[in-house]
Amino acid sequence: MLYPKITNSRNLINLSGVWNFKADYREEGYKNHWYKNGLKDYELMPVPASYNDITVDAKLRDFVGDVWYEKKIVIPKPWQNENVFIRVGSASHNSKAWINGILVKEYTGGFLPFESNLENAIKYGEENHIVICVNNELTWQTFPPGEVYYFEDADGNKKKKQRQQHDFFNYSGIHRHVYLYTTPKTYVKDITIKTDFEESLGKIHYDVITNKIAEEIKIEVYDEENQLVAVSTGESGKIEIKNVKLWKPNNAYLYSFVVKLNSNHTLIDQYSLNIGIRKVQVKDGQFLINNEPFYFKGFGKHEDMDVKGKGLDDAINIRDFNLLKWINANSFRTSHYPYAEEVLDLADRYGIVIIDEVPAVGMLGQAVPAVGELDGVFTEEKINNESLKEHIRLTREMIARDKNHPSVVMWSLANEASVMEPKAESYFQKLVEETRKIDDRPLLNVNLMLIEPGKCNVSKYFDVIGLNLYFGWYSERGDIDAGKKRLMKWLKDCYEADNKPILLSEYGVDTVAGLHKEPAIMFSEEFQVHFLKAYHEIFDQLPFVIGEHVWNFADFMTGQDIVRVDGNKKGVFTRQRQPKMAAHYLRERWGSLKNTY
Ligand code: GCB
Repeated sequence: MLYPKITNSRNLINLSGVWNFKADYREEGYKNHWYKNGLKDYELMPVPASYNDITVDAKLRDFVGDVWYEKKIVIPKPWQNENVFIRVGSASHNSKAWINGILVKEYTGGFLPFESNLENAIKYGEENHIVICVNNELTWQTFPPGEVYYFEDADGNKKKKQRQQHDFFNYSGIHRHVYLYTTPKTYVKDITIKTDFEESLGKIHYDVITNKIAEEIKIEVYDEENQLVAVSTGESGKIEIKNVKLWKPNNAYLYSFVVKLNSNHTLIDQYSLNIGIRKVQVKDGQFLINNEPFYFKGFGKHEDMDVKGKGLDDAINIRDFNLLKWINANSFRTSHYPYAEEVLDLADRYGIVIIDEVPAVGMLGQAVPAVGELDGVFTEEKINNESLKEHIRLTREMIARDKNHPSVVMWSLANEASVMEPKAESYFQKLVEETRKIDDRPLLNVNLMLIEPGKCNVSKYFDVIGLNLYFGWYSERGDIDAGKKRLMKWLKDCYEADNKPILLSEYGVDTVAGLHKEPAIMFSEEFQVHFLKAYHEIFDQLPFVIGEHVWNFADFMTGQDIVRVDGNKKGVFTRQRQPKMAAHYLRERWGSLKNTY
């Protein structure tokens, strides 16, 4: 699915801004045909944004169910000769969209785009009524999984509640841009780019998919100075670029890949992509980018901020990339779901390496993962065949969306699933098999610290093993030396058992900004620094450790819990993106690590 753009053959209206909004507290929206009759007694809501923290109403913040968004828009008359699509960047988690009372799309999934051709539903040159209903209920067959239950309050009223196994607030609403866009009747539907190089010769393999057979497909490749460096024709082919400038971590170089569709020698559609030429492999225990060992320095992140929740925000995103540069990081994992396409565009441009994660978080028994019990979840009632189908579908959609980003070097297929259950094995075997059919990037599985070395049934299918380890925090609480000892043994044992490169995909401690203690105690800024230093002393001795991603880049909101004080405080930056002491320490370490980008 190509990102909507204005080109000389396509048009676009961004519907972001203020929408009418109504939470369906009494479950009357469908009965009263709100999708056709419109909303009465609505309030105003920004898009993109989570709705939860916009008002001062706890009932809305914690609401479980349907909310309705509405917008009226005149569609320009000249659009009547084109295809017109509606495209929602993401809405969490289950959506339905109507135009003028006609259902045009149903979609499940909170972190990927959905779109629909509006051909039979719109009125050109007139006002059109757009309604989107967004539901935030999670079940064992959604990703992330969860469970809805009913709770009786003191007055005997039944309240719908959401149980979730993941440690971030279940922010809901329309989180990314909503576009109306056009394409010509014959148009470029998809482009797939694969790249390689040999010495100074860059190689691009491309496939273009059109909706109808076009007479001629022309490809032009431009460098950053806008000089034409290669041309080709046909729907697929190989292009070579002499004296190639590679896309490198921290040194991004982007070519512009332009597709032109011609019919009768007239241009009918044009679309261009920014592409980077680079090569990724896992070989001899190392992660190679452009044949050179790459050591991951960075974070697990979240899309999360004050007020807007998970709503796309260019200011926060660019601030984050500036901080990543400042701290000498070179990468992050999109924990625990695919981030906005706009974020990946920035990563391509800033040269920040991305591990792209499907929203498979919480495939286990308890709410706060690292301290939970591991109940059986790969069962008929919980993570079953239907879940697997969904997991595969979302993985395919993530790859279809993100495959052309040079910054994306690896797919992460799960975070902390209950993989010591025997039934997890065939589940992940199938998932990996299906993923490898469509893309050749390395695959990562991320394990929690309750999966003892040698007990993971699925590591054998993956290229890199991610470990989330909190010894000295969730275990050996407050005793960093004891945690460090356990860490060394654990890492050696894991490597011996699985013989795969290990990425420390999470390690960190909750830290209250401004709390100082000497000697250090848990939650103080000093403790965070000591903890990270202790872990690094171990990593530096182990050549099979291919990277370190601190948990987390910034403090983030979670559900209310006795182990969470206004959210998770493991950020190296505060939620407002200011440094804690550990940020200065990391900046120094990552700036002076030898042989890394
Ligand atoms: C984990 C999870 C992450 C949590 C983190 C924590 O293992 O992957 O989502 O936020 O631990 O802080 O407990």
